[in-house]
This record gives sequence, structure tokens and C-alpha cells, in this order.
Amino acid sequence: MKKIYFAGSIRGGRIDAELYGRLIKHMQKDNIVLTEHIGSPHLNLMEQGKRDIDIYDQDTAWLRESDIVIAECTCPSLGVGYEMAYAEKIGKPCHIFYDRSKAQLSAMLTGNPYFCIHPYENEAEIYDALNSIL
Ligand code: 6K6
Repeated sequence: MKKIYFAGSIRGGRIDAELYGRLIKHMQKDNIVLTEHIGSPHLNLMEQGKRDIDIYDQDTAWLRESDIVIAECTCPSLGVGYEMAYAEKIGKPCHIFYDRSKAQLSAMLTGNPYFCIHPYENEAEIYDALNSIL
């Protein structure tokens, strides 16, 4: 059982929120996902009243606590990009997924051999990859 930090876009746009929810549910079968709120359809309401400084402190603490970082990067997000760099700095294994028909990932990620990059064409490929990673 691994502690997973799952990263996905919030203020960058919520178009893939349902996908995040399905991925989180899949990973939760045998693992702990520290960031299950990322898949919530009610995130806007949950966000109300939270101070950005507390979000930053909590998320960086969870990154340090995690065993592995999994990111879905099809929808570009500054926060997720920051988290990838933070995870690299503290040496966490980092797997990045994106839909190759919808997005071109930043060269700052694809050009860095530290990251395990998984371009996919359909959702089933993500579950296969997650099963072998976890
Ligand atoms: C959500 C649910 C309850 O409270 C909230 C408040 N917002 C955030 N909570 C937790 N993590 C956040 C929040 N906003 C951004 N993040 C982190 O940055 C997440 O871990 C995401 O992976 C990433 C998204 O960054 P943006 O730039 O798309 O917001």
C-alpha cells in the first residue's frame, strides 16, 4: 500500500475533473490517495474559506509524506507544474500522464529525464500503467 500524491488542475481548469475522480477511485482500491479532493465535483465550494497559505503548507507537507507522485497533465496548470518541480527536488518518483491527442506537454517536463512520462490515447492505458507502477 503506497501513499500517493495525485496532482491535477484546479485553477488551471476543471475540464478533466471527472477523469481525475475515476483515476483516484482506481488507485484507492489498494493505496492511500492523500489528495482525493482533486477529483471532487464540489471543489469550488470546498475551496471557499481556505487560505492559499494553508493550501500551500498542506500540499507541500503531503508531497513530503508521499511515496510517489502521479500527475494528470492534459489540462495545463501552474500549480501542478510547481508540484512536479517540488517533487523532483525532494526525490519523489514522479509519473506524468497526458492525452497526446489533446495536449502537448511542456518541454520542461518532457525534456527532464527525471520524470516518467506516459502519453496515452485512451483511458484504459492509464489504468494498465498505474497497475504496473503501483
Ligand atoms: C480544494 C478542496 C478543498 O480546498 C480546496 C482548496 N484548493 C486547493 N486545495 C488543495 N490543493 C490545491 C488547491 N489549489 C491548488 N492545489 C494544488 O495545486 C493541488 O494539489 C493541485 O495538484 C494543484 C493545482 O494547481 P492549480 O494551479 O491548477 O490550482
